[in-house]
Amino acid sequence: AVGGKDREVDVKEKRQIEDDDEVLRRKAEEEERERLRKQEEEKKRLEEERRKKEEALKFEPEQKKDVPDPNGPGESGKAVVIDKDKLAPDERKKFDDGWQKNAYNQYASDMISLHRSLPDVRDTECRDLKYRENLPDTSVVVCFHNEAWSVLLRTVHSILDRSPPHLLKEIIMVDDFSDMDHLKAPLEEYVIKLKKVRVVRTKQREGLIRARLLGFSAATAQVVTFLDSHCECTEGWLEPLLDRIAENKSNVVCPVIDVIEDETLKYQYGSAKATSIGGFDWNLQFTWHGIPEYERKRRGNDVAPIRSPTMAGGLFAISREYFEELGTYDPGMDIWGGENLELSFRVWMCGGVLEIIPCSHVGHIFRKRSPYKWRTGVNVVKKNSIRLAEVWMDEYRNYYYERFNNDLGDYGDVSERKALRQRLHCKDFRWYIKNVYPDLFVPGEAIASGEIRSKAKPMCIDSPADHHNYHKPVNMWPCHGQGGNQYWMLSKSGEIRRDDGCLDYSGGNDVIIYPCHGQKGNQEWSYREDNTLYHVNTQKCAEVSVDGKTLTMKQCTGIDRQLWQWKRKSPS
Ligand code: LR7
Ligand code: MN
Repeated sequence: AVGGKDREVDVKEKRQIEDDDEVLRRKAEEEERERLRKQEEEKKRLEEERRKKEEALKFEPEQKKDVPDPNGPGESGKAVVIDKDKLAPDERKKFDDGWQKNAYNQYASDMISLHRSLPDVRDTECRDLKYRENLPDTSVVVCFHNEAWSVLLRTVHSILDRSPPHLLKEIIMVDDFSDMDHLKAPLEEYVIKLKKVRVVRTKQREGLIRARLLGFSAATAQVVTFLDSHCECTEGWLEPLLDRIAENKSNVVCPVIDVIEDETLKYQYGSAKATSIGGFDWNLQFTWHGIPEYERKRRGNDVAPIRSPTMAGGLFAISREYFEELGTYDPGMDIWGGENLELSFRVWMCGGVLEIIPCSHVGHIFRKRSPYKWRTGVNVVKKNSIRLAEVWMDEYRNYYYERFNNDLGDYGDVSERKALRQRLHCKDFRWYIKNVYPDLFVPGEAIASGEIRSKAKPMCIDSPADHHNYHKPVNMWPCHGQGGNQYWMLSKSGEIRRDDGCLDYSGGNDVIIYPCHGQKGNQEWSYREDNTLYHVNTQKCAEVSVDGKTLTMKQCTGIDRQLWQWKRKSPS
């Protein structure tokens, strides 16, 4: 019986095993069917994709007919060098007028093909990157107020020539009430031949912020890409941007912005490994910075997207849906300025991510002055900046307001923007600084601030610490008690600074102003118990000359010309 029972168990077990086998087999079959179905689907999708691409290509305008001479002026992004003194008088006049109207060398630009070639500026690692097959498409919005024909149309053609047709749905050119004749009927007639390009016009001068809003309202693609009207897109610029947005629609992405020289239209570029990220100073001006160490570590690889606290403003792509959700732009901002920081703060504080994409490069003509008229009688940049400070910066706005003694003037109504911040449940500005921009110097954290007065003379350390004065020696000047060029702050890490300028000493006699780099080195100072200003790296002390007029660095002796008094010192 024992044996019989065993057999019975055996049979049961066997049946069980057979049942299990059956289940497994069926499952395997099912899986195989599913796999084939998916394969088939993928094949269909790729086929459809390919068909769409071909279709799009078929209908591209014959824009590439005008194939430029490979040795023509400016080809491969080369410089066009013109000796203006050798130009005939009428040509010379054109040359001068071009500069005057545009603040770049229009004469040189006019010599260059609208389809000029550019070098492949991408780092080699970029070529191995794969992007999604089914990327979202984009509308490119280009706003302009008076732009030279060749520069504007080269912007447009560089977009058409270097974007995969199926990803570029349309280009929306927004004319912000230009008065140059070529931007009227001639532009209309020209773009009508470029199937994807449309011109919309503002009814009065609105400024770039409301002009972009008009362009945005006309856009229909999944992603909106904004570009300035004097740009050139390089090969492969678009895919990496769209890919990041496909990854997550709250990624807001900027290309690396290369420099197109204003004099020669030379396309300048370097490795994206050395690219800069965006910041700001307490004057609410946009600033560039190196990639911080913590961000290098986080990314792990040199061509991965770089998180940036702010964007320059002109060149970026954003999901159309997300831009809408996020409250587009503040329509109360005029002409120019502020909107870039406003959007940057908003993206980060309200749950998005702002990135620079190293494998996407777009060139931009950087100008030394603004060629067009601004609103008279109003400081629009200040007004725009106050609007953003009021809404987004909490108590930190006071560091900005101190710059003009809290004289805010009329900045309009920001209640709707404040309501937007409420509605989106955004984080506060302290969170932003701590988590997104920890390298920002916060004046309230200064160990000492105000004038630095010599104890031996009635003289103070004096320098305009702005970028026009970088590399210039710092001098002594009679103390005036007005702050201004005598206002300094000693940071926790030992910098003596104002905004982005730091006292910097690298040997010799002079102390100079240099952009703060946060690496200590030549910028590390210590205000010691004995009231000397000690330079850590060289172990020298700041000393005022016998005549009181110059600041020099000397061996520390503790004589009274080496003793200093800061206006304010925080209790340590
Ligand atoms: O009233 C105006 N209406 C316009 O349509 C004034 C300007 N514009 C257009 C103009 O034709 C141009 O295409 O707006 C664009 C930007 O104006 P620019 O090129 O005269 O100024 P900019 O290059 O110094 O502008 C930078 O900062 C601006 C702040 O409001 C905007 O964010 C710009 O887009 C931004 N440009 C860039 O980010 C490119 C990189 C430069 C840097 C840093
Ligand atoms: Mn610009």
